[in-house]
Amino acid sequence: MISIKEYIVNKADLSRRDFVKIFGVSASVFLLPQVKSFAATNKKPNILFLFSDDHAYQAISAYGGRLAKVAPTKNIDRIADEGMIFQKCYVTNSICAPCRAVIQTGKHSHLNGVITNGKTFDNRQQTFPKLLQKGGYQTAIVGKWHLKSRPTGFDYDEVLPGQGAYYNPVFIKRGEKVKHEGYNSDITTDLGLKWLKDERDTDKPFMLMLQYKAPHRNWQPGPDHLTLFDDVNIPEPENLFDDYSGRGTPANTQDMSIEKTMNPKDNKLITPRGLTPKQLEKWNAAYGPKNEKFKKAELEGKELVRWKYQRYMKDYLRCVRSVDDNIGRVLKYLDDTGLAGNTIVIYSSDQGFYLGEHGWFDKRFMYEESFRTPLIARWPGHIKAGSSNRDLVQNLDFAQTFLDIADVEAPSDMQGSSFKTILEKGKAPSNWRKSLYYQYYEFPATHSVHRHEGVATDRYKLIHFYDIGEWEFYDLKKDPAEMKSEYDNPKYADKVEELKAELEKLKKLYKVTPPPPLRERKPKSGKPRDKKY
Ligand code: SGN
Ligand code: CA
Repeated sequence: MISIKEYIVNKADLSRRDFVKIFGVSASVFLLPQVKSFAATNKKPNILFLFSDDHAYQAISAYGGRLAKVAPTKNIDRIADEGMIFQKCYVTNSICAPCRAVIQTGKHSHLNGVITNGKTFDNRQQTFPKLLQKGGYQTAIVGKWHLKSRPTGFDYDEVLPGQGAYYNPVFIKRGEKVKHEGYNSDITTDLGLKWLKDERDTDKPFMLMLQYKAPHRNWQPGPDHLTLFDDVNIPEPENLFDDYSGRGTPANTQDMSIEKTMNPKDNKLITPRGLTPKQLEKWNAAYGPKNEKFKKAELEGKELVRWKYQRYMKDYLRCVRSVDDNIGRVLKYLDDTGLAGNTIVIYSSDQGFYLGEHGWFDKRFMYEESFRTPLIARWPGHIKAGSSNRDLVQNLDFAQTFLDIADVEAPSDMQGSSFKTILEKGKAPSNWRKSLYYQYYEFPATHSVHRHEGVATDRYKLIHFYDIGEWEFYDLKKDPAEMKSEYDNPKYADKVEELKAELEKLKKLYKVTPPPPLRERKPKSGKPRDKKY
């Protein structure tokens, strides 16, 4: 058996992928003089939670799929190569602020109070960062927060107000507004790295939540990537022109389609505001010629939808590229400082997103693309490199998992389960959950998705749009794209009953309370939709 040293000397003969498969980390980790063997360290691990907003798993090349070749995410993939990729991580309520509140508390929306984006998080309640602090951790949050109240449980907080701006954003640094010049994903990384380098107490383990605004609507790319993909054709999903005939009212009446909802501002036919003259010059040089070409083409019907899809996806994937570049910077920092060996790095997004599937953008529905979210983790010495897991995990589990990793006891009123065993053993214990509970509450609201709750197992999904008394049922093995509800198919009658019973069981388990009465639908007001197409 050769020593690691000899191995590194010869490592030029091996690919990075081979190296990490054997050792669980990249070679650079071993090359650092500061690094002791990870097995030898008894220090509590650092936790680095890298999080983005609306980053669909379909846009991470480690997940494969139609975009993997055209738009690789090499740095996020590196986390997967050196760690574990979860194929079945789901959210409890597919919308931004609610997901963030679930992660903070380890409790479903009806208990943490943030059932919709409109609610303010009660920051006096128990959260996992507060418990980590008590357990001796230094905690920080940098980037998008979106819970309205000031973050609590953090030794350091530097967050965006609301959604935040892509260009030249204001951040709220420990309660004070500070304006920055530059691109949001770069600045978020700069601020996170600054905290790691200069501001934290190096005697303590840290937990940093580094939370990107990108690639949220309206998908403004950074100055480095304004022309990326210009000459590329982005593959379309098979159901880009879904006619919703196999489903009920909600899929037919939503307002989140590329065809009808996506507007000229989304597609950069209108120049975004808030750029400096220099940024604007670069922007116009990139978008001016493409927009001229589009106007001359006078597209209509399906051709127009196809063009909008291309423009949407290119901008979205450009935003993703900046996130990926910045993740690369963070990973390099961990390598260069020797922190990589004793830090668990997690990559996830607040929820999934439609990238043209069903003809949509946005999220909210319990259909796979928005119900499922990416989850990738690297932890040298604990997670086997290059592993993939198919157990059902949920963002509800994050709080307890982080506490478990930090060896801090989780309070019994948290509702998830730690998946540390999955990380370390590669599979869940035999009593692991077999089904997931979901509820979405935000209606009437932007994008017009009816309220619903549901249950999902490894194979089946039952959805109840309770305000309108409609049910849907899917067999994901036969119909992975969820094109036809089988709720009325007698062949599935027993399964439907079984899932109805399971739904009731989960509602009891999670102490689900009735949703608030449905708000009156406000008369359509506000800005008329731009009809320039
Ligand atoms: C904004 C977006 C919506 C999006 C919500 C919620 N419109 O209102 O498309 O669904 O945020 O997003 S925009 O024209 O202002 O971009 S969330 O990620 O914060 O839940
Ligand atoms: Ca979001």
